[in-house]
Amino acid sequence: AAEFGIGDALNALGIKYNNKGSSTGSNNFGSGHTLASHSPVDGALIAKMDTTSKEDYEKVVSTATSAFKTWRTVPAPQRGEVVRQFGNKLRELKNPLGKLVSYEMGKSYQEGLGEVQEMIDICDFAVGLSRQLHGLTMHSERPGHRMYEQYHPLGVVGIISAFNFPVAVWAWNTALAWVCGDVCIWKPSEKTPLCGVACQNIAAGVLRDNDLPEGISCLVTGDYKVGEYMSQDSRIPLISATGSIRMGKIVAQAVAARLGKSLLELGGNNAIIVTPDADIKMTVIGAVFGAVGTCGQRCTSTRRLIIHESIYGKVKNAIVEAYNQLRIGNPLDENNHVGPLIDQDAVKPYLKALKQVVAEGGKIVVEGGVLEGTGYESGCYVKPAMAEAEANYEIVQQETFAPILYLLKYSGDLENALTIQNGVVQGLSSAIMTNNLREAEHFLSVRGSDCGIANVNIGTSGAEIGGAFGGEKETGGGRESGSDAWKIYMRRQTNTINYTTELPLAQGIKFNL
Ligand code: UN1
Repeated sequence: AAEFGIGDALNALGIKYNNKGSSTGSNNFGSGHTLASHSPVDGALIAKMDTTSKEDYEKVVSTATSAFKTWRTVPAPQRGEVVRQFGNKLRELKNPLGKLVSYEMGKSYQEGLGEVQEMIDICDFAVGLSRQLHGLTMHSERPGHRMYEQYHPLGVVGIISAFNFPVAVWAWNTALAWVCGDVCIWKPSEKTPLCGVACQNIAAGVLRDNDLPEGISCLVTGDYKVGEYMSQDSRIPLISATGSIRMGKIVAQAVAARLGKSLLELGGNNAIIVTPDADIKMTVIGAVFGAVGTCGQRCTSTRRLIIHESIYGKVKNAIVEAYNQLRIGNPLDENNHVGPLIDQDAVKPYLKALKQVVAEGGKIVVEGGVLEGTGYESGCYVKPAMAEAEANYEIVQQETFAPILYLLKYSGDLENALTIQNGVVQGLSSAIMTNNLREAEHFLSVRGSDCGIANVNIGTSGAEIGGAFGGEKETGGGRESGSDAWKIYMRRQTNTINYTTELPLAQGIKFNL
């Protein structure tokens, strides 16, 4: 990967690496076991680092807890100023960070840059927000009383993030949490730890420049055990976790057992409904990018196309034709559309799903398979596949984190398509392709999509940061990023002030002493 300037990118981000591929062991964030990061692009070892032991973890939590005492007293607009500087650093380092995201995670360089852009955008959003952490005022039922609410910082926020958006999801949480006055402890995916190191280096530099305690931004690394320390730790009032439904259920139960708050962004099984009034050209673009972008590893990836029978053949042919033009290869090469899966472990469920859909009666219309030979040495490159299936197949009900698109047919009216679309446990993103106003509004109405995100004439992925991001049912119910998602990072306090010389009770109660 030398020709793609990976070494320069790592240098710019302060990551110690050995471009001969051997260990340097010097990205030290702890004294636990060693974690090696390999690139799915070419299979090379990028760097090694030491993970967080229980002892290290205790140190991190006490550093964070004491940093909170300082940070909470900094006025919110000044906290916003620090976030503004962080956003500017990201602007400066957009290319190297985008490159590291692409090389360590395997998404295209364009998408890596897009991810850093999401970080920059959420910083801008958070800066504005730092002057708008508004509460309401109410009219008291008692004379001479004033009532209002205010939002205070929560404390230490724990962030557990996934490999697929190794930097943006952290930034959505952190930028908001920081302006809200919280400090963060982040556990990035053990599949993309260097993205974590890079972001931590950037954040630590900004904090240093402002003479602020380093504990405002903390990084822990390691496997699920480190996640467990966090979710069971009552010193962390909020855990924000992104990942599989399986992981989310474990985290949610541990956090609930101590009555903490959790913000969950779990699996999706996102569908696009294609009605007889759809624009076919737009449908193809939306569906293909949604299904194969990031190699089908977005939680918003399009997994199901629900197509009306009257246009089924036409839509199928157009999408198959588009699939035949896809170029699969090194994601740092801009000519390629599809990069690798995250690792060889991710290839297994992909192959298993393709087998299972056939076993359940489905028909493959675009063959899958693992690519071999020059350029594919990492063993992580797979062909985006497509199968005709039925909505009730067990495999169609599941989220397989890979580029597999299921074509489902509906007949009659939109109600039937909605039954299919809503008939899964996940509820993240959804879309309808139609130029028919009645269908579009029906889809968006209370009788329509049951998902957290519902789009008209765009695909299921690529949400903007300005809206609240998240989903219903087993997707976990959390909302991150824009709109009023900030409220979960703060505690609301209702204040009633009596400025009279009497003490009247509420509800008209007389208590004569
Ligand atoms: C994710 O896959 O975890 O909407 C996040 C999108 C991106 C974020 C996806 N903005 O596809």
